[in-house]
Amino acid sequence: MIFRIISDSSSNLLSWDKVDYKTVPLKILSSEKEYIDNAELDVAAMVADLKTVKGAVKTSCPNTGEWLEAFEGADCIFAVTITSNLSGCYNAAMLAREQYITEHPEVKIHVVDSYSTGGEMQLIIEKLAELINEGKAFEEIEKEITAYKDTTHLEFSLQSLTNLARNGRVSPAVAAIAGVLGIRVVGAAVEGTLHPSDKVRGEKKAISTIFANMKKYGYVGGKVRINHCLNPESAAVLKEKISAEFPSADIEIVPCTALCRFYAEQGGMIIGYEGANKH
Ligand code: X90
Repeated sequence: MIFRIISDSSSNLLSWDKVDYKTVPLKILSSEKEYIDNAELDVAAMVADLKTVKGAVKTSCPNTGEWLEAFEGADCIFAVTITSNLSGCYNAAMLAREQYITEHPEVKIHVVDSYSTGGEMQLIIEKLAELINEGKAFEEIEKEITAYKDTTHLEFSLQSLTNLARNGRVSPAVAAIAGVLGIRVVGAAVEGTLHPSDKVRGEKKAISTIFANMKKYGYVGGKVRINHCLNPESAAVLKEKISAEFPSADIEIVPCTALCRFYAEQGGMIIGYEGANKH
């Protein structure tokens, strides 16, 4: 019985050796080039290119064909996607699932809509791996992951929301908040969309606001996965702050790959953490 976890590349976890694991890439498209969010991509070169390119830069999610290919060869599959409220990724995975189980009725596929992205997806993936490695049955894992997902959260800090606004993922009014130099928009993923909660000046204040918000949503020392866009300094400061209060917390810092790098922009941070039950 081969159990497999598949995630789209917005988890920023492109490969992993703890279980049978695959990713399907999102893409960034300029008038000149298509960038595939996989391990071969030079993200810094993409960012440099996009500074000079003319015209709109768009993104696209993996299509059903890419999901179907990733399903090949496994018996029990868990697919984890970026929020269905901001991307077609979940829908494509569900269509692929339907087609695949029609052709392979013995295969089981569960698609998890993370209602989130980045580090929160990583937490869901890690939990799935844990349950698989414990030898749990597919249906039991389905139940447990659905419950776990209610306890994971996402906080973000963004210096610019330009690419999000240009691609219709936040309203121009929300993006305008971040228009001033030195201002960071801090917020959370709420029902699968960006929910700005604070407008703060400077990195230090952004970090303390993120930590305060985490505690507000029930953080008491669980796992934290910090994604950053070329901002390892702030990620490290946040990690230290959390560790000072919760010395045994399991905290990992992971750089953003292409999709999150494009939308969270320079300096952005996306933090997945375990907190209180959302319901
Ligand atoms: O299908 C596509 O083309 C992909 C569209 C993705 C749009 C949203 C990406 C967000 C990236 C921004 C900060 C975290 C916000 C989390 C809210 C759920 C990261």
